[in-house]
Amino acid sequence: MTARRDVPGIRKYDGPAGGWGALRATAQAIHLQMEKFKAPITLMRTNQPDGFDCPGCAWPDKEHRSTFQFCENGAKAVTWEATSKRVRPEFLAQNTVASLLRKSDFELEDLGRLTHPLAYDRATDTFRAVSWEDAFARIGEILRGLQPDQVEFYTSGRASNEAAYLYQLFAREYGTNNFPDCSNMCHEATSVGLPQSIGIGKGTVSLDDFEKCELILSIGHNPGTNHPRMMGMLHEASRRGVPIIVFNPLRERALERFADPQNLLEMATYGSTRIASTYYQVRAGGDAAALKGIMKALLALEAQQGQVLDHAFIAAHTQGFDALVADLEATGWPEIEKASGLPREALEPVALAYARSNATIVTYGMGVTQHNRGTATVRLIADLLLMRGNFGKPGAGICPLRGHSNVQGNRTVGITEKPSAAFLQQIEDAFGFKPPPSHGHDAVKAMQAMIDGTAKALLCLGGNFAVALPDPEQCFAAMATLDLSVHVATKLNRSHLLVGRETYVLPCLGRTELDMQAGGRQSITVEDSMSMVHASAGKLAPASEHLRSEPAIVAGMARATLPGSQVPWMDLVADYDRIRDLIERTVPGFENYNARIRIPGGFRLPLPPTERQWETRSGKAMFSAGGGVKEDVDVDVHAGDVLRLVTIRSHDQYNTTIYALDDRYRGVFGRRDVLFMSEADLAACGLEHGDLVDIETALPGRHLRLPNITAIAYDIAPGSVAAYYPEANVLVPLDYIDEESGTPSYKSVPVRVRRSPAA
Ligand SMILES: Nc1nc2c(c(=O)[nH]1)N[C@H]1C(S)=C(S)[C@@H](COP(=O)(O)OP(=O)(O)OC[C@H]3O[C@@H](n4cnc5c(=O)[nH]c(N)nc54)[C@H](O)[C@@H]3O)O[C@H]1N2
Ligand SMILES: Nc1nc2c(c(=O)[nH]1)N[C@H]1C(S)=C(S)[C@@H](COP(=O)(O)OP(=O)(O)OC[C@H]3O[C@@H](n4cnc5c(=O)[nH]c(N)nc54)[C@H](O)[C@@H]3O)O[C@H]1N2
Ligand SMILES: [Mo]
Repeated sequence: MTARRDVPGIRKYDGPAGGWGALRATAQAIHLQMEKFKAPITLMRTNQPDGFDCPGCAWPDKEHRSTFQFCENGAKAVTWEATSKRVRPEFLAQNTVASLLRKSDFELEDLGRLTHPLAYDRATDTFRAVSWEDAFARIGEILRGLQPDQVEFYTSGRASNEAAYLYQLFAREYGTNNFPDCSNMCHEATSVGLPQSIGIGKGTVSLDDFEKCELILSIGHNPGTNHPRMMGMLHEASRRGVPIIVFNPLRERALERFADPQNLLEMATYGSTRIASTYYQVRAGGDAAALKGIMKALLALEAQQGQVLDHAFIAAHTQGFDALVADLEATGWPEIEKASGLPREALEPVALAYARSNATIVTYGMGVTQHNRGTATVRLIADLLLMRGNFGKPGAGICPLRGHSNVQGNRTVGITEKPSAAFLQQIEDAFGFKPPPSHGHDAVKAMQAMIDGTAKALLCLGGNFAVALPDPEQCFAAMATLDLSVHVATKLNRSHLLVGRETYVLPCLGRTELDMQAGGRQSITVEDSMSMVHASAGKLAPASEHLRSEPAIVAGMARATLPGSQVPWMDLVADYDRIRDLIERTVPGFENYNARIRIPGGFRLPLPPTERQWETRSGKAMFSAGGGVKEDVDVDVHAGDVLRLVTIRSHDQYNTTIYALDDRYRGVFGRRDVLFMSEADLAACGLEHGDLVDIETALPGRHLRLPNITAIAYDIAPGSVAAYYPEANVLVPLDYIDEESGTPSYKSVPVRVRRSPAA
């Protein structure tokens, strides 16, 4: 290779993930956001038995009482919320919305915490403080003038069970099932695929299983950044000699080498532990093919030596196996190799390792779900596990890595556009009103309804709806056409500034803050990725005396909108135990809810597959069959100059929240305007490391472009390229989705890359 030119901000990162670099980064986050004396106390209270649940990710905590669980990105999430910076009305009076829109996403949130309820004033193009009662009254008045199905109720997965439950109750009594949520952009393929396969749309493993497993397959997720507390588990497993086989187009440092900041020896010696035993740089969108290859090789092993498949399990617990076998036989190795980018000789050893393991866990994330056929691929993962009976035995199961810290809980307590008839009946029995039976809008459909003008109002319980969705050109414009937008939020973001005819921003307490109501200090509850429900209670003084809790804000809007409501909104807010009593009455699995959350660590919701009970229509676990090997629309990558773009998170961001501009483990510093490309693709496009390029979406009839991006050489599967979310959302068409789940295909966009004319 010829010597590479220097590109500003691009340096090789040679260290392991974690280690001293992570400690330094934590200190930096604290220094930038918090007063020094507050920080150690705040961080010590994260994920402690009587402290608050980390707002970072949904990975569970060991017994919920271990000593301070160090996590760099958890620390960033906490300091970002517990910052001493504030956005006050005086500041907003001097800065028009037009001027605020010129700030970056990073600058907007870095202004600090919101302090007052705000209403948009069109005459001055500014946000002005309003009283809570005036805000509620006006919101109620506008909503009463609309048809319920003209209103979209968005939820981002940070809301507590209590807030989410009240929110769905409000919307259903008002009369709609329009519940777009962040899960529609995230693990919807899991929520739709797994119920078909195993009868429930949730993961089946517990932390205990990780201590007993004999093999881990990690597909399409980046835990060093997005689930850092999982690294301790992988680190332990690796030290126990458990093979960890990774499928990821990009080389992610944390999946290669990790130094555990909790491990004194590794820290003292600058040592680290190898994580992946084998790293397969599968093509983006090549996982279905790789999974079929592994299953095909497994069938071949069975034919050779027998005793590979769990025949007893397959016979007693499943249906559809013969069709799966027929499909695998009909799928040829050449198509598997072409679609996955992996040779047969590489996939056969995975089958061998799998055949030898008595307890296997498959972990997966957005690399699987955000494709045109994400649901089908999730089902293939279940198929692979079913072949050797890897459900309902210690050390085995499926582990979707959820996103937001309570995204799973939100779904459990009713945030869904497709509620079951049984749940609606429970609501009717408990509250005496008839909730609407027809299905509502998911995230993409909600935005499409806003674009075509049928939706007139948007309420957002957290999140950054317009920025998280694809195609900002369409989505941003649609926000401005609304009669009403309401955002319950901790910090200012772009969605708030895309004002409609009337817009309200209602500031809420964060997880870290003390929540005092008429009935005293309140705790909320959340459900982690492993179905553990536990309490969380903030302790810090609220960022402003004007903040209200999310349940209180939801109740305030509900009361103002539904004057005849029989729901005792204010009583519920006075004491959240009363909300939990209602959840217990209307949602299965919450028996003795209030008693059980008072036990440290909480309780686990029922997971029938762990008992080998299958709540599918047939009563059996179902193999899926057919579907071919292609996860994405058939654009022949490499024929011509089309590449497959995946959009990813940097190490210094939480979804649309940008903490800072570095992506340390990938060697990117102080910038985000880069396109990761393999050396082979750079050469094939006639480009060099550091060239300025324009990216264009290569789908017929689309004119989506992202100009002036710096192409950089990276160890990524040829044919696949990567850029940061949300900047690259301009390249993703809004209707480019997995038809089964409605999830946008954020990780499968066919693109052309050309040298910028500007260069
Ligand atoms: N610090 C931090 N924590 C977070 C978040 C955050 O933004 N910051 N976000 C939270 C949320 S909402 C979520 S959903 C999760 C997201 O957690 P992840 O699922 O880890 O999300 P991503 O960063 O989008 O990237 C996933 C990985 O998939 C790989 N990948 C891309 N395409 C493919 C493919 O086709 N096949 C395979 N095998 N791999 C592929 C990418 O290279 C990347 O390593 O994290 C949660 N936790
Ligand atoms: N291209 C591309 N797009 C993607 C993805 C991708 O991988 N690629 N990933 C998708 C995924 S997995 C997800 S989950 C979505 C995320 O979509 P969202 O959940 O909508 O987005 P966030 O960026 O997590 O929301 C951040 C905002 O939440 C508010 N907030 C923070 N804490 C609280 C709180 O405690 N209460 C309230 N009420 N508000 C709070 C703050 O105002 C902050 O600005 O994005 C999706 N978009
Ligand atoms: Mo997510």
